[in-house]
Amino acid sequence: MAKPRVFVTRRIPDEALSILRTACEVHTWDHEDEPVPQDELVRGLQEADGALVVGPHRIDAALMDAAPRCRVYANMAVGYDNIDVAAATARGILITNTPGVLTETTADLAFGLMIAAARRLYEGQRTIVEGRWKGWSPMFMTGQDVYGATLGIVGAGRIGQAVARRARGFDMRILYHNRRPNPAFEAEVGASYRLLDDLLRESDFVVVLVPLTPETRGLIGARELALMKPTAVLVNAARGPVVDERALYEALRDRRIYAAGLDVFDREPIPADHPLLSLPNVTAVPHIGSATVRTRTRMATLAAENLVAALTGKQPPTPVNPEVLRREERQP
Ligand code: 8YV
Repeated sequence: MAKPRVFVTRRIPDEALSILRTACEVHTWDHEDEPVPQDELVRGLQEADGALVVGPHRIDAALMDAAPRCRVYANMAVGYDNIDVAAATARGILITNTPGVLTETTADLAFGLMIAAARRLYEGQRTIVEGRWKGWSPMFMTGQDVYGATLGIVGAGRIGQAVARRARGFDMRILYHNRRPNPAFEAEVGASYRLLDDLLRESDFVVVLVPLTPETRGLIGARELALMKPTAVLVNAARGPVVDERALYEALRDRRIYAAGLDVFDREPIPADHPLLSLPNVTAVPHIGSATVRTRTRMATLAAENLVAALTGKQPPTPVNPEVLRREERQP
């Protein structure tokens, strides 16, 4: 029997390609820095039984309909806001993602952004590099303390909980906001549940880690930013559109909040002349939450394992819409 054919939309680590090749005929868009052009993407998917996908393309209903042979999309990311899952489910198309393997790496970056923004690390480096360091003085480059401060986690899922565990080592008071309280998490790290407005009022650090959904789009806007302390730091390691970028810019410019650490943006790549990047109290990095060699390799291999399992009739480890599989099982 012919092997199933898969299309891989970006260059991925060899370990993951090897897994795919055990059971599939593999076709890849093999350019490190350049995303596959839309017409090549459509062609690749049309000839494939399944695909391993990585942003920036949106996998929407029109694309699925243009490539009816492709029955599985394995997303190399934990977030799947780039895919219309409802449209996939309606068409019996399986979506998988990569939860778990990137939790600690992304939590490291979120915590790093807290420290970098509060202690002005990027501003400090620029001060040195631009020859503006004139010597020590008592209040020179003073920032905000992380140790012992109050941390507010908006979205205490896997990554949010991992940030909380790090915060314990910094003797932080931990608040969180989720759709529902999580007693097991509260018991584990001594966290307290808050309504969003109360969390924003009380926290010295607000770390946003919710998935992007219609409900969370614009969750942190001008009203919410106005509730934060003028000494507070906002970190967004989730998705850009969860925070209203214009409102954030104005709050930072007017020093109504202290600083921000940002890994994600409305538009990625964010244009270099974007107003946010002109502010000294913004620490910005280019969506690198999961970007370590080990973690990106683990993400690619998990995506490959999902794809191979789905195409060879086995249970994929991390499906997003498992109801599609159950439906298939029921069919004679
Ligand atoms: C990915 C991420 O690298 O997993 C996610 O949801 O945000 C990152 O880890 C990125 O989404 C790839 O496009």
